[in-house]
Amino acid sequence: MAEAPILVTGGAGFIGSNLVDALLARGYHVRVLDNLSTGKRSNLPQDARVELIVGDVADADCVHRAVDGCRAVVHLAAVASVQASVEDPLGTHRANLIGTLNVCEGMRAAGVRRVVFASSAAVYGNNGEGEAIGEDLPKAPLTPYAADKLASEHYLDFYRRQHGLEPVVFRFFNIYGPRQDPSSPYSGVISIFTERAQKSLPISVFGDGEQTRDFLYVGDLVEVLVQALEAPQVEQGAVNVGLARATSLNQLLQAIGAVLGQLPAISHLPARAGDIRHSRADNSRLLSRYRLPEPPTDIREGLARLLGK
Ligand code: NAD
Ligand code: UD2
Repeated sequence: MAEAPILVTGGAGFIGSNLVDALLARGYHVRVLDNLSTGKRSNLPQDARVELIVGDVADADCVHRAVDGCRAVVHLAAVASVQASVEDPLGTHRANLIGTLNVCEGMRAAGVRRVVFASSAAVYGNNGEGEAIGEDLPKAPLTPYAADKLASEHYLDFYRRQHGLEPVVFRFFNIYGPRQDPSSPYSGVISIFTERAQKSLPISVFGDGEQTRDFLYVGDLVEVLVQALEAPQVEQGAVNVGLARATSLNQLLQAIGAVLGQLPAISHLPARAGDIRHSRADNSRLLSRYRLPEPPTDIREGLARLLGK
């Protein structure tokens, strides 16, 4: 009998496809459930150990079929754009919360216990701005996206208590790396800046560029996701996933310029309404439970890999 696969929902997307690569490198078989809304078939390698099911996590029957026979689940499928959730709260809710409930129900029915879930720093809203953001800060979801992530966390905890699921909840900070799609103005800033810099197109900075973010390279993130799948036991409580380092957009641009040897024209536009000034993870819980690569990928190295330099 073929080895039981790991189910990666959203596996054809940015983070998901990087995780699929890491799982294959460790010898796992992988099943991907993805509706290809932002993910791409071409993000997945041609490999007999990868099975792609094109389907929607909002479709309970489809999720049940996908979960059946798996050894564990990594649940990444979601409308990842906060702006999309502001424009279509109900449509995104189907993927972002009903999808999570379908995964929980599918796992309960199939007797699968371990699930690694992609939550977001968005659950903190503006809380903790300017300090290192710890997991126990009050939550302040400001958008449907953040509300669905936080509600998903609560449902996962219910299934842990009631049905013995083993959820590992990660709150990702700003993740970047290969296959992040730069096509929307709300795409991750690094995907936009690097694409434009490579094409010598002008770059727009919203505000003075002194706002800071905690950028984590996707290759480091997927190492942590694999450890969460393999850990013999799961500890309770959500875990921030960030480097705990603040990088300003001006520093980011400098680093891109250093890697490429040049930068296009940069213009400053008014700051985005509601933009957080400083966001940085307190990652002490992460470091107490999991290992980041030693040393973790710093921004310069991550940009060099992303830019193929
Ligand atoms: P992405 O858009 O590349 O990946 C999401 C994947 O889910 C795509 O392949 C998409 O096609 C799929 N998908 C969307 N709706 C679906 C549905 N209804 N049914 C099945 N598949 C569906 O984005 P990403 O950055 O790789 O995000 C992965 C996860 O990480 C998401 O849950 C996102 O909310 C979370 N996250 C990402 C970041 C970040 O910095 N990239 C930060 C915090 C949280
Ligand atoms: C991140 C998440 C978002 C939500 C939020 C919670 C991404 C892509 N977004 O938003 O989903 O979880 O955190 O706090 O991960 N910027 C420019 N020029 C551009 C694009 C962006 O100056 O062309 C600025 C932007 O105004 C912001 C910074 O870059 O100050 C980072 O923007 P972002 O959209 O990458 O991520 P963020 O932290 O706003």
